[in-house]
Amino acid sequence: MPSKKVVFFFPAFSSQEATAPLGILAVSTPLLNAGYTVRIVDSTITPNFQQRTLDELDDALCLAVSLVTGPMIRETVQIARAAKERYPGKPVILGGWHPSLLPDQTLACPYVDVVVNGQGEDAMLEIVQHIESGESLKGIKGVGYKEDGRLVFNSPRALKPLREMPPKAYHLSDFDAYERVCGRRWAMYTSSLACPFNCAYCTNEGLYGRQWNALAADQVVEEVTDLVSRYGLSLLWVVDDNFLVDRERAVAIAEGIVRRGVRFDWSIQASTNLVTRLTLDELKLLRRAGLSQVSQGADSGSPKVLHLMNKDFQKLDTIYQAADLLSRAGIRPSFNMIFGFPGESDAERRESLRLVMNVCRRYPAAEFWTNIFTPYPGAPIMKRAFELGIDVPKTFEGWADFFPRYTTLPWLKGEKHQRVQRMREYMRIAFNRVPIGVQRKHPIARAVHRLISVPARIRLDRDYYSAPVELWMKNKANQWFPPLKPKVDAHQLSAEVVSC
Ligand code: B12
Ligand code: SF4
Repeated sequence: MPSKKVVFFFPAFSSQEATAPLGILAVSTPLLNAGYTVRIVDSTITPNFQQRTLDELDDALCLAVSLVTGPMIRETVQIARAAKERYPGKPVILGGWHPSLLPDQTLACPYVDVVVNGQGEDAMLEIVQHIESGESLKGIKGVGYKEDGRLVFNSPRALKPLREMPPKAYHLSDFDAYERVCGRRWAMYTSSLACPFNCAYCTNEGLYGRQWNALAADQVVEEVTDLVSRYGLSLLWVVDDNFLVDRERAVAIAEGIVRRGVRFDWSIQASTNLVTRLTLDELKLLRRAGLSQVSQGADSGSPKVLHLMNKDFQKLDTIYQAADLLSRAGIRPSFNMIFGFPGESDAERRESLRLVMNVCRRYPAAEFWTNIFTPYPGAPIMKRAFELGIDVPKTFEGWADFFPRYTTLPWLKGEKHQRVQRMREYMRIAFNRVPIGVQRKHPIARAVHRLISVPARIRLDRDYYSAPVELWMKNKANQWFPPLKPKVDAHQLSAEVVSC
């Protein structure tokens, strides 16, 4: 009897925000419905994850990995190589954002047999059925594979609206293990797909187009209340790109949750122009339904840079208005900033800095997460990569170092880069941010951080970062009074939390 088992591997994503990988839960459902067994090895919660993956693969049909561009590539390479060495005949399949955006380069790796471009629910089932019956993958839409050493790409698969997709296989998740890593029991949930906008740095259009589509409000209410009750979750992160595109739907979801009386926190991502379409009363209703945070791409304090980012839809005022409305409704306004976007000079960077300082002072509940511009494959700006002098990696492995925490750029390197990094560090010290994971700072380190937040604000006001004694103090405090150890019995992650 041929095996009916499929092994998924999820590489670590360098964050404490550990929870079940939604992409894998999505593609697992059709497999389970068709009678296959699914095993997920998530490196974040699995001790000896390489050995576990190889052991699981022993009686399985194939290995499938889900990944985005960046450090996840390292463990993907490690596991795929080890799998091919031990089981040369078992196909290694890569899916998710990176293989979707760069299928040719990914498939060219000797340890990759199949790539899936785009939504994986139907494609993965068809791949597995063909592998089981020993057939070629010819004709399976959205799939690239190898035949006689040649790379073959089938025609693309049309996008399916979310309402036609099966529910995700949340029951495969080990929520206890994720809670041990993260300190919080939470999950991700998708209620809509795509975004009507097309920011120059964003990769969304590359995978989901711009046809926003969503589940009906009553289905969302039914699913989220069931999910939190069934798994005892305290938080749902709705990972939709722009939750507020349909304002009436958002309000109806809130009304439905309030009517059900199920209490949990939830957070959303939305653009500031859509947040400000809501009235204060509507936002208060969302708060009553548990909405605790809205994450928004403020991105820059300079209208010129916002224009270069193709963000004319977001007026600077809406950032202040969103912070105001959300604060008054009791919802945490959370903003992302991007430094080093092409065309940003010191003057525009100072405008961004002023925006952060003004918003945080006026609205103490607000928080900012900062990134260095990172040119991702598939983003509109990448069409100008050559002109901008961006060194685009030539190999799959080359993308492993793409990470917005430390990206260097032709126009932002050396001392300039160091200055921006210091400014970001001072921003982290100056104002509070609330990550999903429980912060386990030592009380003394916490006291030191509080103390140095005062000079950090003065420095930011003056845009002055030389002789950074406070950063030295912070590092020493962390070194002498390390964070209290999490109850993790698995792979340890870097302590810094990333925002998306
Ligand atoms: C949740 C999330 C995170 C979480 C992940 C938490 C977790 N436990 O998984 C956290 C906060 C850690 C995170 C971090 C980052 N993220 Co993020 N994140 C997302 C977000 C919002 C949702 C992802 C998701 O689960 N979607 C729901 C699932 C169902 O959809 P999906 O992943 O697209 O999966 C489908 C297909 O891709 C495919 N598929 C997926 N996996 C597989 C596997 C196989 C085998 C197959 C066949 C198919 C398949 O089928 C699925 C169903 O159709 C996306 C944006 C988005 N809209 O998706 C950004 C996104 C993935 N993140 C992105 C980025 C840039 C980052 C960060 C760099 C941000 C930062 N500033 O640091 C870091 C990088 C992390 C790392 N170390 O590499 C980019 C990735 C771009 C790229 N080229 O890869 C995205 C697309 C945002 C964007 N629009 O730019 N992120
Ligand atoms: S950055 Fe946000 S608003 Fe802009 S296109 Fe991407 S998802 Fe939409």
